[in-house]
Amino acid sequence: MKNLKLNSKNLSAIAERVKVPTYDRSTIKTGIVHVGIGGFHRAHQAYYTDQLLHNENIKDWGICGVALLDFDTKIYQTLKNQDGLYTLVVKELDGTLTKQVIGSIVEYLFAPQNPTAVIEKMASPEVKIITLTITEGGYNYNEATKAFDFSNLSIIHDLEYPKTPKTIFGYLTQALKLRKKLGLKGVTIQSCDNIQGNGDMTKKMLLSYIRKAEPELVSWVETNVSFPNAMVDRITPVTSVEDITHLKETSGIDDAWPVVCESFKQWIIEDDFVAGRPPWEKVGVQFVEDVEPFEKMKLQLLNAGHSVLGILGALIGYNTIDEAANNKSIKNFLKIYMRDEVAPILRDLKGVDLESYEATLLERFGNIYIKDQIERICSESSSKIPIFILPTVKAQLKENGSITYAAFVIAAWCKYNLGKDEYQKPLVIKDVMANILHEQALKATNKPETFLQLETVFGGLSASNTFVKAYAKAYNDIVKYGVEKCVKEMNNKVLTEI
Ligand code: CS2
Repeated sequence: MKNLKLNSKNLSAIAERVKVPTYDRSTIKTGIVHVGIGGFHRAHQAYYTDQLLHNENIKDWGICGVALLDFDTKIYQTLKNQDGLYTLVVKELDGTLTKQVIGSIVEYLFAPQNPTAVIEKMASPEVKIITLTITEGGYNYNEATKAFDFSNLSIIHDLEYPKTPKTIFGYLTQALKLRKKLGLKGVTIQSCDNIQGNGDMTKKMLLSYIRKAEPELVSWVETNVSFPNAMVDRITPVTSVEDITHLKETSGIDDAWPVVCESFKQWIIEDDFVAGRPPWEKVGVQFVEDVEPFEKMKLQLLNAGHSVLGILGALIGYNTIDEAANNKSIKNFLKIYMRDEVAPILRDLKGVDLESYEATLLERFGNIYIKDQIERICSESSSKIPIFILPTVKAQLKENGSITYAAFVIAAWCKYNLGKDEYQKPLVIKDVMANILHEQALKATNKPETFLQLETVFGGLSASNTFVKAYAKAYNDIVKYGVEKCVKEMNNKVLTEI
């Protein structure tokens, strides 16, 4: 089989090997600008939209993908070389691979190279929605002050040089200013990141910035822009060299950056789109009035579950999430954490069977074909933990509920930040706060609670004696006995107490 480079020219030949877009991509107009064209966007929103574009009447909802950071040059170049096309490889639970070429990204821009083009595209009349996957940390929220972080150097840059911004806030502000100047109607800004109230957070952070940068724009934004909240879900590991080679060897497709993901997918959105939206419900997206309970469920069970497996697994020396999820003691630990510490605070989940949701999660985490990297899961934990785990702790503390398992995970994370697993093998800490975390973890070796004084991560948590006590005990136990032994003991105790 001759290898075919993935691009528009080869698409009809590729169609004989895998599913490809059957709609005429040249007739699709850009209705959505998406910022952050990483794996998750391409496995999720771009996939759903591609499914929709196969519907013959829908031509207005193509995506323009924006690579925002210097660091994103590779994905931009790849999409450019491949005419926006990429292969989505879905790994089923039994290991079967379903491959399909996705065509919904019909334009792509590299912001650092041409900031004006990005601003003008966001401000063009046919664009009705600007969607974002900019990671949890991208919202520039400071947990200690509960406000927008104006000390961020890139924000300082954007305030000084508004025409050549670096951050999403600089771009959106310029684009909205231009839309107002051109007399255009409103636009929806939709976050697709794992944040509780992601739309509300986007609105709050953007308005904080605009109040300082362009105060006269505030009321226009308040009236003309909507920010729906949403819950997004599809596990999408980092594409490996083996994934690329495998696609070439099995299907003869030469794709520089395919996306690999699980088959499960979910997108629940509040129906609040000021300028209209694609009928995504036709392809399985759920629209609801209030998404908050679903977001809570996903963040505090799935994402927190990932962090639990990632942090404990890293210390034990594992590399992938399935290894941790298939370790009986760790799996039981996670089960008990979900059942005793998270489930009791999740309310108003009409029509959701939490027990079966939890069981599905364990199955998804344990999928041996996904090979989700523990390094990916543990990366940027300083922005993830305040969203995935600490809300559970705060809610439980309020009700004098159990926090033992959560405290154990935080203690393990402190150990993790020393940069070595339990066999003294180095751990790579990928985190904007890596140095600070490491220093604080070093200080904590004598006095574990010092770690909790990192207010940008933990807020005022160190003021809770109950939490500090449980955390310090967990830390000392981990040092003495190691994660696995502690976890076994804890599970046995809970299981015999029931
Ligand atoms: C993960 C998420 O980043 C993380 O820590 O938990 O990327 C997770 O895989 C997705 O939210 C799944 O929907």
